[in-house]
Amino acid sequence: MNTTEKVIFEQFPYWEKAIGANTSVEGAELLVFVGCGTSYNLALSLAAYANMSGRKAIAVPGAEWQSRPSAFWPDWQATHVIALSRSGETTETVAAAKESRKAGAFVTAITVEAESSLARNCDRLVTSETHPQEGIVMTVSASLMVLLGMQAIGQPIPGSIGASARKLANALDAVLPTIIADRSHFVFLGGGPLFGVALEGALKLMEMSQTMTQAFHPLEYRHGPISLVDEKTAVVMLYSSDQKEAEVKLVEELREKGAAVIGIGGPGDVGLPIDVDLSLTGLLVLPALQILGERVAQARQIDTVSPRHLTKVVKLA
Ligand code: F1P
Repeated sequence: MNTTEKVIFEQFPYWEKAIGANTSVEGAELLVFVGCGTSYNLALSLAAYANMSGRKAIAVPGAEWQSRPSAFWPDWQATHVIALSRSGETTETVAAAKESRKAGAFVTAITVEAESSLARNCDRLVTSETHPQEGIVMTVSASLMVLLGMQAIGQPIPGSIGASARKLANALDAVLPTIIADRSHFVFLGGGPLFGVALEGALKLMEMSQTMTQAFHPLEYRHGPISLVDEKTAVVMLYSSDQKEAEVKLVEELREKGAAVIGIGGPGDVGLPIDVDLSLTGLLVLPALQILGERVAQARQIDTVSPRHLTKVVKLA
């Protein structure tokens, strides 16, 4: 077992420690979730969850918010920016936090690095301990930042979530060898708060295994991308509770066209049940998606401890 795999399976005690921290964010201003890479994907999911719980929120990539915030929100100086960054050192995210504060916005930082530049340049720090052996590919810290972000928008996290997430990751792991054999085109589908999670599944698998991946809102997939589906395609369908019937129909069509479908929370070539409601699904599925990336990398004999062209932090000169 390499360190990446070890860390994925050892993440749950860190979840337990982070659960219950009083981090809730008050106020009625627009919440702007900002981040880069994985952290941006998480921002998208958290913004959707915030809107579903009655807040107002958008998600913006760090560099976009730093250089053209008015393209996203006209009254951008009066927002509450929630900047996500594992390292707390990503140039664009730190710059976005600094610029926002300079303009009068309140900045909350969600990071696992309490001594970082982002932590020093925020009005409120939300942090937790992470696995010390996590490498370049972000796994446990991504889960932790979603957990902390959910708590920040007032979503209580049950203590049992880690056990449920571990069960799902193990169940997926057990069926993966048959599903991923001979598949080279991976598609992740998820709607609402699960779109950011689908993007994260796609990014994770791409980073870890150097495979072309895609992510879409489920019903967008028929509008062009479906032309690529064949016997080389594997689809991860992250079922939602509010659109499930339509998603089931789509999965039937994709299977007829040759795709192997992993249904998380619904049917597929393998269908894995989930035992939490949509408000927690985005967190629950992350370890399963991380192990999928690791297994595809192993099948291609790629070492995820040193992924090609990647560094733990992107710092621009
Ligand atoms: C963001 C990030 C990662 C990505 C890569 C470079 O880091 O883009 O998502 O996997 O390793 O950095 P951070 O701002 O969350 O530290």
